[in-house]
Amino acid sequence: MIIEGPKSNTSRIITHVDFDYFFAQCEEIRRPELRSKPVVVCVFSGRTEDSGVVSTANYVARKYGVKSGIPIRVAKSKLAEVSDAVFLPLDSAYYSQVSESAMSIISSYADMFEHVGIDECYLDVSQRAAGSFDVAKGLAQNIKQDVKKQASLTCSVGVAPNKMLAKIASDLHKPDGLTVIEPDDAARFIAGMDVGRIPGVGPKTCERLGELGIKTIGDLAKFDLFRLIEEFGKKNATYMHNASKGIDDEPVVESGEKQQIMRIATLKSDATSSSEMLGDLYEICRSVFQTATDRRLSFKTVGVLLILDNLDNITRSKSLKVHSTNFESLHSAARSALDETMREAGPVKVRRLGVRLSDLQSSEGQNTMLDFMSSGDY
Ligand code: DGT
Ligand code: CA
Ligand code: CA
Repeated sequence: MIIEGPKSNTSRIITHVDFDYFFAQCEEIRRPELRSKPVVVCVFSGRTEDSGVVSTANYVARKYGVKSGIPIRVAKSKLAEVSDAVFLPLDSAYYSQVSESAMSIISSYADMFEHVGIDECYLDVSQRAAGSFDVAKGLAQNIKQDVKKQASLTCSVGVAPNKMLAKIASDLHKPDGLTVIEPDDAARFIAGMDVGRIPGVGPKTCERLGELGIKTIGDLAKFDLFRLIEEFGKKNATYMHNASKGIDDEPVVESGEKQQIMRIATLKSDATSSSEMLGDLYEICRSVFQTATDRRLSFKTVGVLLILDNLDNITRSKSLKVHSTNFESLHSAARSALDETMREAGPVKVRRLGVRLSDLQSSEGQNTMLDFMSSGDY
């Protein structure tokens, strides 16, 4: 059995998810009758009735030229002929709730999950997809379906070998898009695009690049790095130069409380019962336990992940009563999660098996007696 660790930076698969017209879509979720109407979410400054700017608008309103950042007064004049246009004030607390519930659905699809801002996130799915962009595309389709079904939200997704390309990809076919950029195509794929497509390259940088004769990402890739450094400084120039060639090594960084430890192994042959997987389960548990011990972390949730021969994923987790550093607690929780899953799944063929520890905290100073007593309880 080969236990696969994190992949090197050269063979990653990263997924970027961006919620469509987010604040306006949140308003549509709680008032579905708004869906067919232009919806404009506004930041009212309160100075006069209409002073302030548009935060975002749904795609119906965008057809009339309404977009983020324009004055509310301008948006109203663009929609003057449309009697059913709706202008709403921000409700940030509600948007955060919608965001959190969608993010928690999405995070279950990731080896590593990084929440960025209220409406986007990155997933490292290298292990989960076993290095295959086809599998990663299937996962992305599942994410979209699941978020649609459980949170009534549409999103645009990009799948690529790094964060920079994944973000470019998710932006290409909005709304409700899914775009895959495979490593071999990356440089060619982006060469014809405007340099402004590179995340972080805003209108001002675009203008300065334009003055140097650089319009497309391909122009940037051909431009002399040393001249670029003279213009923009080493850090920015190196970032832009690498980006133009499709290179970006920024890791997906798990945020504190969402940290997890996961290992997935490919079984020697497909398994149809939990008893056939017990040996593998033990070894994978040992492996994640070792990582937790090395990092001095205790765990409270133990999950198993089954990847079937048709590439469907099934996950189930068990919460221990208290944080634990005990191998027996880990192993018996994983074992019972596996038994239950196989019992309920019916006839399935399991190709790959994974164990995930989450709800992690520093184990230094932990009461080992309590831990011993909690062994096996969950
Ligand atoms: P899209 O293009 O379908 O992703 O549309 P949004 O609205 O989701 O756009 P995005 O992803 O750039 O921004 C996410 C949220 O952030 C958006 O729903 C409202 C807010 N936002 C974006 N741009 C602005 C802005 O210029 N001003 C203000 N106040 N809020 C903004
Ligand atoms: Ca968005
Ligand atoms: Ca966004």
